[in-house]
Amino acid sequence: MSKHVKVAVTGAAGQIGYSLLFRLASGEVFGPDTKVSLCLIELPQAITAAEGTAMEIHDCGFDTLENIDIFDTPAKGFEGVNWALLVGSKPRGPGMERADLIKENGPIFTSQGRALAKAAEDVRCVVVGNPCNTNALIAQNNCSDVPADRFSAMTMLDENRGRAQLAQKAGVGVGSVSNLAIWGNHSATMYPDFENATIDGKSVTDVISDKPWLEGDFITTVQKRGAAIIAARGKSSAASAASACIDHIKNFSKKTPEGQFFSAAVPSDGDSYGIPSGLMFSFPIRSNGNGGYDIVQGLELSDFAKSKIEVTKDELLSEREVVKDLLGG
Ligand code: NAX
Repeated sequence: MSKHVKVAVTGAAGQIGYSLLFRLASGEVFGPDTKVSLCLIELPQAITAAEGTAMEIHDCGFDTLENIDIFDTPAKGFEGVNWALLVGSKPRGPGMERADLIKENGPIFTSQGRALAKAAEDVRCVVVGNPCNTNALIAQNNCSDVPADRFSAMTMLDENRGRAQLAQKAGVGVGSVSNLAIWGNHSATMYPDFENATIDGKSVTDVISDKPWLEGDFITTVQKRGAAIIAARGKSSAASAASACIDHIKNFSKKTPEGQFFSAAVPSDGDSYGIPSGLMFSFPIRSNGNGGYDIVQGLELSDFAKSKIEVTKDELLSEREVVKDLLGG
């Protein structure tokens, strides 16, 4: 055991935390030779529940687990961390509009962004708590000590959901489906780009001839999957969200195989696909395996795709307008 990684998770006592923490500790993500220290961050009223989760993680007997610390403030919880997973946020209450939720959650991410100044030099911050793109934008704008490209928001669950739908429709295993870019916001406006995706190396549109389904039900199923799961399960997606977060960390940690890409929301460089600079926008991404990444350039976008991307871009611009007072740094 020579390596060591320190990972902070906010909202550690929540549903996603309960599925995520065990996998982080197990060696699955950082490898069998890396010791993992976990920093569980929760609200004061959920500290006891976080302690219960920590007891269970210890009881798994993972060789790779070094220690678990529990904090009720990010100022201490982010000290020296290599990964900060910002999962905790307030759920949307009855009758609450999306803009109200954005305003309610914004202040959480200003203080967490500032606290990241205490993190390790190589820290990477992943925002899962919704509305995750705009929360990531707030955290990034409140942390001048960490380069902007270390912040991302998770759209991997949307990619995985879309790949599963395409695989089922084509009658193949999900591993056959590659390069499904999610564009834009993790919300009902996201655009799952089937036109650039492949099934066993062939264009999706060559394998699935049902264009009305691709342009209709496929897109809306992916966009509304979260609501469908709440309707069926009575609770929001948790294990699949945690699994996507694991995929997200792995994707950014290893070199992306030649010819492939994955989806994540990152700060727009202003030169890609007409998306304004700084907007936390989901793009197709390739990681270099050394902490850096590129937005994949040169994908062809049809007029249909461009019109969908315009809608999600406009939504993110209006969300940015709602939180503009929180972006001062
Ligand atoms: P839970 O309500 O089960 O857990 C949230 C936890 O966060 C609670 O334990 C709460 O005490 C804690 N918390 C709240 N404010 C906090 C703060 N300021 N500091 C530390 N902890 C805090 O929600 P869960 O199902 O775990 O979902 C967590 C977030 O993920 C939600 O915002 C949810 O909307 C979002 N999701 C994002 C997804 C994505 O793809 N980006 C998909 C799944 C999920 O919907």
